Amino acid sequence: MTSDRFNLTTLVDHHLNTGGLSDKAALYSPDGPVTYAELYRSMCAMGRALRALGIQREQRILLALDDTPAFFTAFLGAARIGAVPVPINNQTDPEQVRFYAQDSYAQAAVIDAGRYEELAPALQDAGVTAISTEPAGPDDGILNMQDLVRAHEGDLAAAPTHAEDPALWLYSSGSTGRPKGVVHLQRDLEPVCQQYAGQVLGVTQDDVHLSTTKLFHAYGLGNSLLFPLWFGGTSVLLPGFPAPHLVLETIERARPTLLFSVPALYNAMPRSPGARHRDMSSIRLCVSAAETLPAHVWQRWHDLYGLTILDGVGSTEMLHIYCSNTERALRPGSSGRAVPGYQIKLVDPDAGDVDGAGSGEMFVRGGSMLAQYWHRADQTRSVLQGNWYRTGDRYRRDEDGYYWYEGRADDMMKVSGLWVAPAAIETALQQHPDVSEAAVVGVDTDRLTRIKAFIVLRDGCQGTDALARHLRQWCKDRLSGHQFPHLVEFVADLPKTPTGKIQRFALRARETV
Ligand code: 3SK
Repeated sequence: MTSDRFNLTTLVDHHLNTGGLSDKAALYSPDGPVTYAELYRSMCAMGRALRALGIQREQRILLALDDTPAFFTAFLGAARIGAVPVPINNQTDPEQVRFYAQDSYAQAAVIDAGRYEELAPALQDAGVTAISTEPAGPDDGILNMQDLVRAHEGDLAAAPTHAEDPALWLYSSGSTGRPKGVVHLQRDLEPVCQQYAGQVLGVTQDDVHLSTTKLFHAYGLGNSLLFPLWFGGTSVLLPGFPAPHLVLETIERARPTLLFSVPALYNAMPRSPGARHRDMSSIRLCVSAAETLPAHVWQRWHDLYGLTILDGVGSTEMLHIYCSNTERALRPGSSGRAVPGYQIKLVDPDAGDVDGAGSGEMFVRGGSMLAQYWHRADQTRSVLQGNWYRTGDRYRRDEDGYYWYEGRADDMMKVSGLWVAPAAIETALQQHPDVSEAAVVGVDTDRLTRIKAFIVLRDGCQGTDALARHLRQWCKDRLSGHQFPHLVEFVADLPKTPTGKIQRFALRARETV
């Protein structure tokens, strides 16, 4: 970035004025394509409408929106005037929405029409202007984006925001505690687009992006909005729940070149009916994040479709992926190596910085690091140490510099004086033919830490005592002596974040009730 001014919406102007992309589809949605020229017009109109409603620079606008063109209009319209879009999960309940509104001091919120009735009262109580995406009926008096955009057509120059002005906030639920507003600046966008998307994925204007993770999440926002917008590509939007068969159908219909998903779906898609015969020939590369992709899931996907998945590690705080496998440097089961432009170090709680191969907590630095957690000065200070971000994840670095996930630093268990990482036991359990998913936590029984495995079985398998005993032995046969679950509970599902990260803290909390 050469100038001290940057407004992310000028990417759209660039594609129209310099790139000649007016008629190119910026988006494909079930309602049809949206061209770059149409995107420009709706973005400007929404910016003008927000100004007419009195919204000013730096003021926050909540977006409770599914993956639809309305998300792009609202996000870019807000950013156009230097306001700050704050995407939140569109399934959020009214109480939680009230929290977001009060915490962020949002002036306005744009809400999917289907959720307006439920959410608008909580927002209006908090003094927020609630805007629905569409009218519910003729002359219903509901402020809605469709009418606003129609009434405010016209060009609008981008607010000349500083590169260090806030560009967007994302609420991070993290693995514990109340969500924290993660503040990202305009300048944070370039490193994730140029260094990760550009250098690791080789993204170009010809790419068509499909992400199963939604736009309200940092992973989905990069995949479906920031990267295609940066390079002038096309984003395929998949509203609603990304059921495995729906994702496969969308791939056949929309022919993406890049598929961004999560381990649970890479595991489930090949098992959905007819998966073997799906046409995946448009895809040049797949990406996985949010949880470590087990090597056997990588292998099955590769065997079935001949496609490579690049597993990587990212976070809301770093805006996107900062450690990744690449096509040329790939070890299935690992999280790869630092993305160009990012540095990673491992810190051992007792011995300090780890040199060469070894294990420790991962710290990362790079240009996309959060500016702060809003209203959480102490937590900001605790994660931002100098110019390093403390991830809270424990990794092992091998001799060749690849990182292997060992668990959250605070998920580590000390059993009989030895540290045990949940990831090793979970990986062993997941390789058992009867096991669909597994999560391992330490629980205190009689003041001793015991290892407990929560296991979701594959359809048709029975959770018997004999199977529990067999699974304990299965781990003993594959891992070192102390790495096996003392206790096994078969469960119907595991508590997860919206991207599919297992919430081990919720499993631990269940044990202490
Ligand atoms: O949830 C994650 O791990 C993640 C991955 C990529 C980008 C952003 C995030 C939050």
